[in-house]
Amino acid sequence: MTAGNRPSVLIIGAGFGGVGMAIELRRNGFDDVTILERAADLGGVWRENTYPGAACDVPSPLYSFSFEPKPDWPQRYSGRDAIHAYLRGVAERNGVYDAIRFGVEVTDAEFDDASGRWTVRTADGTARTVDVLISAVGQLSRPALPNIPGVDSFAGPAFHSAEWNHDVDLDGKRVACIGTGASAIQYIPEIQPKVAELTLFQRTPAWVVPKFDTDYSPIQHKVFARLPGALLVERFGWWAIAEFVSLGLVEFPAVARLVAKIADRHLRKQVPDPALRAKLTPDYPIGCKRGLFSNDYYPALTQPNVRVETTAITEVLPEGVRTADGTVHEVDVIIYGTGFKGTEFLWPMNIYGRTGRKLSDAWAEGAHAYYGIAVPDFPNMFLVYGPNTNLGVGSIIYMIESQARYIRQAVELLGERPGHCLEVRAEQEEQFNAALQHRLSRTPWNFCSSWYRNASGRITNNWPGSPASYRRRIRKLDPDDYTLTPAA
Ligand code: N01
Repeated sequence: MTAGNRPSVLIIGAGFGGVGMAIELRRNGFDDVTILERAADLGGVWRENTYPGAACDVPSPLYSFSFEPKPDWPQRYSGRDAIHAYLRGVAERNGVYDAIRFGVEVTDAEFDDASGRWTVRTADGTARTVDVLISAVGQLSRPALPNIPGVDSFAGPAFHSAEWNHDVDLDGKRVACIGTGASAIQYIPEIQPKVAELTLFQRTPAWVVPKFDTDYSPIQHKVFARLPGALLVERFGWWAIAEFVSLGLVEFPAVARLVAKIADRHLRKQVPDPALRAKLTPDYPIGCKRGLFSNDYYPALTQPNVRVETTAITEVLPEGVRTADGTVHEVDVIIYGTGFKGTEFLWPMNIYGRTGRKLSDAWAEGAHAYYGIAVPDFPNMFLVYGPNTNLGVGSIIYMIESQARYIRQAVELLGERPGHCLEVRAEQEEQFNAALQHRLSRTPWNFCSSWYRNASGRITNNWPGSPASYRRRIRKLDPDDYTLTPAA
């Protein structure tokens, strides 16, 4: 415990989660806060994803911290560079940039029952001991390549969307794009005009709705700056829509039907060719996979240099891609928009809790935590954007802020009782998880495969309610949900 009974806190990861958490702690008087970041810069997914067209499909006034409104977002759905710069500015202005140690990768963390402290080891061989450990490593930090035979055998350049190789000139090339998720629908319209041929290997068609994007004008910037209420209205409006749709998709079939109708009309309007339209028509409930927003994805697919291939890929060859009908699609470049290892929370770190219990063992059936934040047997450890706190629709920044406030209350409790261990009661977490699983069983996420579910089909990533319902439930930490005991 550091001076004035202020616990020392170590945060893993300097994305929105880690930075937001550090600010919440610093603003509340906790000075001994360090963030370890494996990369050379902050930003998390907004540092990593540099693919053409990378942008956020959540409106920026909502996809920003409530305490750091930005009146001059360039557009409603800002691009990756603007978001990355915003986060850096927030970290600098709030005095947490200096708390980040860059290029330091956490490999292990071990709880010591005797002292009630965590020892955190990093890839450079260093060990640090702290009172409180907070993981803020996100859910989408590890790209996933598909499990297709021959993936390593391709003779030309091949890369994942989150590891875009900007040295590869796509001009005039024959390009294979694998995957039709939120990333692919952003870069396909960007690269389509450049390439000679684009073959999109689609395993599952996406539900796509229009994106009501707009550039914010200089006049709007002035209005937002001088009348903060105007920016709040924009923020609140999108928040209300996210509330309505996120709850509606789970609870009210009429909302799902309405959104499906909008998506269907969008497809009809943008894709006149019935054969192509048939290929692009989803056959699973809307909301099962993440909702996608785009005005230029379908038009790109109608261009003469694009082919949508729906026959399954069986093999990657040195010269291209073989599909199940035996066709070899010869290409010059392969781009994998195949997503992330989203259900492998905190992987590949080795985390050992009370009596040496390993987190990956506790999560053998799938990750779970009390409100995605606290895990039995892992005292004085908390998670930002942990299991079941992702949203099908809405802003993760809103969730992160809710969690940061809750975790700060936990750190305050520990500050009042130096040398103690705060641990969520196992029965409390079990009850919470049983109710959560029951609610999840009624959601549309059960009717298709997605990164929301692990290999056994358990939904480990999503919160089955509205963002506001989550915030309401964790607004105040209830000490009765925890044990607070002296270290052994
Ligand atoms: O990845 P995905 P993503 N053969 O997992 C396909 C966030 N995000 O990077 O549906 C053929 O969604 C797979 O097919 P299927 C957002 O939360 C946010 O696009 O499994 N295809 C699917 O089409 C998002 O949800 C923004 O049948 C294969 C695709 O690859 C998350 O990141 C922007 C295959 C993977 O889609 C992930 O999005 C971008 C195979 N063997 C991303 N294996 C914002 O704007 C996989 N696929 C905030």
